Amino acid sequence: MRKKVSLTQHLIETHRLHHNIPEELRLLLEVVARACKTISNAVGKGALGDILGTTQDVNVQGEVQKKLDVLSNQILLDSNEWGGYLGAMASEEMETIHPISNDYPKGKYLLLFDPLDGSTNIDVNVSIGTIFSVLKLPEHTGIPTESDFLQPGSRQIAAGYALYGPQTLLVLTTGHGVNGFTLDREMGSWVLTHREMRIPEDTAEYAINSSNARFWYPPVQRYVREMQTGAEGPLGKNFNMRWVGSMVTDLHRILNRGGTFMYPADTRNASSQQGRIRLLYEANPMAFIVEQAGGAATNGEKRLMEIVPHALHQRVPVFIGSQNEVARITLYHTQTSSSPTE
Ligand code: FBP
Repeated sequence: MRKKVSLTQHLIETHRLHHNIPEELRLLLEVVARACKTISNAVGKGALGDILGTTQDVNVQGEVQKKLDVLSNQILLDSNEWGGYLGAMASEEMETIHPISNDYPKGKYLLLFDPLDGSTNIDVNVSIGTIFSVLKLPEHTGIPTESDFLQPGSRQIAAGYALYGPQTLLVLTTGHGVNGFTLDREMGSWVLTHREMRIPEDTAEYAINSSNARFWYPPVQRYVREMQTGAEGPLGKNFNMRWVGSMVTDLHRILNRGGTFMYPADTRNASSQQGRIRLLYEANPMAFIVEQAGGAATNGEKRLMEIVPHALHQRVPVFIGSQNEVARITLYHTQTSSSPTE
């Protein structure tokens, strides 16, 4: 029976090898992981916890906030406010950034998160998750501002997600591979169960919301059509499709067995419709994880993690997953110039 490795032991041993997880960063990641345990507990209560359904509020995305969206956001804020590792936080659920209050010491990191990804699944008991990203606070003396967050994804020093499904999992990268932990509910601890995760370079599965097909630009229409024609088509093999409605769940499947997740720009409103996925706290952390697992992530024309953000809640077209598949969909985009991708 292999000895159980905890999250703390994994982080300390990773730092011994790569000198990339100073104590402040390790403590920050442990606090975020602990907050995800609390969110998992709330999610698991469902109707018993009076946390299903919606609030009366609409978030900056123009979406009616679910009670669990608000609760998960507050859990992450309360857990990370006092530790002294952060200068500020940013969330899908908050219009502006959240500087650490003067009641607490300030740190040199920025934490960004989508507290509950896949919100439409909450009330129907389908897997949802939390996505988070860690950046360094740029050197300056003043109070952190939104512009401090507008860093390309390549500047991330850690990223991860928690997945609240049949098991509760935590998947994490600090820039040297991707490792997954399963929550041992009896002990309340994260146990290393998915060492050095790698995405298969090829796939026979794709994820896209096909109800939007009539709005897709030609490169996406061609890519999906070729897979739908299967063994009789140009790719000479059959493909399967999955769309969970929760990016974390689709991407965790892709991390394990390959595939591509796509949320493209479409023709509904070319000037502003850049797909649905937000760059800073959804696309970038997932791109960091996927690239560290040997996959790829582009906006149809360039690496997602090279995009210099211009706004905190900026959306971006997303093509992410198996290396060779993302290369193909990106090739189709660069062969045509009809689809604006940023
Ligand atoms: P939220 O963060 O608001 O939940 O939006 C992101 C998301 O839920 C993804 O997790 C998911 O892949 C996608 O939206 C589903 O979009 P659609 O409902 O258009 O299929």
